[in-house]
Amino acid sequence: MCICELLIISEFLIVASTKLVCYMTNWSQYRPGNGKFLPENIDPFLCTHVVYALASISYDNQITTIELNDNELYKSLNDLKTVNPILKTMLSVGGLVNGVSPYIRMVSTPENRKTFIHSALLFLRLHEFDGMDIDWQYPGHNGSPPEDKQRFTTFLKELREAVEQEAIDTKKTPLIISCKVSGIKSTIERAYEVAEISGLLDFLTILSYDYHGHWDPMTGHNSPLFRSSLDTGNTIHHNINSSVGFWLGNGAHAERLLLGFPTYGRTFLLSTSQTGLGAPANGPADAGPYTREAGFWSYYEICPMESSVTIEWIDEQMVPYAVQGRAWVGFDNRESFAAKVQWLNSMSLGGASVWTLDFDDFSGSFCYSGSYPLVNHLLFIASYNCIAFI
Ligand SMILES: *[C@@H]1O[C@H](CO)[C@@H](O)[C@H](O)[C@H]1NC(C)=O
Ligand SMILES: CC(=O)N[C@H]1CO[C@H](CO)[C@@H](O)[C@@H]1O
Repeated sequence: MCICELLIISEFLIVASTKLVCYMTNWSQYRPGNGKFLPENIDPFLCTHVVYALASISYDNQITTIELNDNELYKSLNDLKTVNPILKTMLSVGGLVNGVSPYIRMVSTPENRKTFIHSALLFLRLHEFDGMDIDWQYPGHNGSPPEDKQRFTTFLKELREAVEQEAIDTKKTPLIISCKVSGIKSTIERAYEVAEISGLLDFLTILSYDYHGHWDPMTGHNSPLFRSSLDTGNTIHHNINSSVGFWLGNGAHAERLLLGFPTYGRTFLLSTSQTGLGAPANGPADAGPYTREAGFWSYYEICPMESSVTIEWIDEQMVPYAVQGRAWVGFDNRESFAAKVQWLNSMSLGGASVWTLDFDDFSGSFCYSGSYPLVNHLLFIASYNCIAFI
């Protein structure tokens, strides 16, 4: 530990801090029983940043709440800062309105961008957030025209200028601006001017999950660290090592890239007697009793299985899966979180981003491993590797 402390002190002096950014969702409040999650369930000392998902953009290009009680939840989230004054909170803005991203209309004209930026900065300060996270999946996709790739850069430039001006005008610390970005090569190429946007954001979370799911005709892992020898064609890029390599190769700054850590797994329904990686599958397994949406299970819905079924480890990809009857789930556990923390450290990335706090066993009532077993293990391995989240 002495060696670590020395390293941490010197790291603190020399390089930027390492972030542990954790998301919570506005809809987790509606889960039944012990699955119900509110800002009160957040440990204010666990993460460096907590991000509230999700706010939206109205038809007249103003930032806006979605749920009736968002204002109350914002307050209880931001009240956590009275317990831990160095905790940072952010509001994630995005989602879909009538099936399309509200960013498409917002970025389309200078006036719309100006209206949004103005409303967002006022709103964030009013509710005492420290920053905004941009969740647009994705420029140039799903109804967004190809020129949105450049418009997105223009929007971020204008946002950055406005944030700096606002900090001067109000004599406050500048608001933090981050973005959730794709990990898929073909999507990145169409959506982003990588080097430009990386220079304009405080940090970027790579969506390093959802690489495989029930939309595929065979089992594959949600969030593999490396490629599998079974991968062919485009799927050779569907892993963390490829995504991060692609961002770095195109000029992103390593210290601003955060690796996404999923606290959930993606499920498949096996269609033959095969049960391994690449086994034929046909759609999702049944929905989890708490998350109630077919295709994924939260970690707390998976961990009770750990005592009754064998957990298989995919050596090449450093992640586990489990099979129960005809259900197959590729998920993350403490071992895969440990492998990913060590890897992100070796790549000198800016930190970890957890999707989401409400999928971990936040109450400790499901896995019998204390509260937040995955995020706490992430922290434990980080400190073992002399990474300080500050
Ligand atoms: C990780 O990606 C790099 C390219 O960015 C590649 O050279 C290397 O072989 C990959 N490692 C594994 C284990 O797949
Ligand atoms: C209950 C629920 O899902 N509420 C909202 C939370 O935010 C998303 C994303 O925009 C909305 O679609 C939901 O309606």
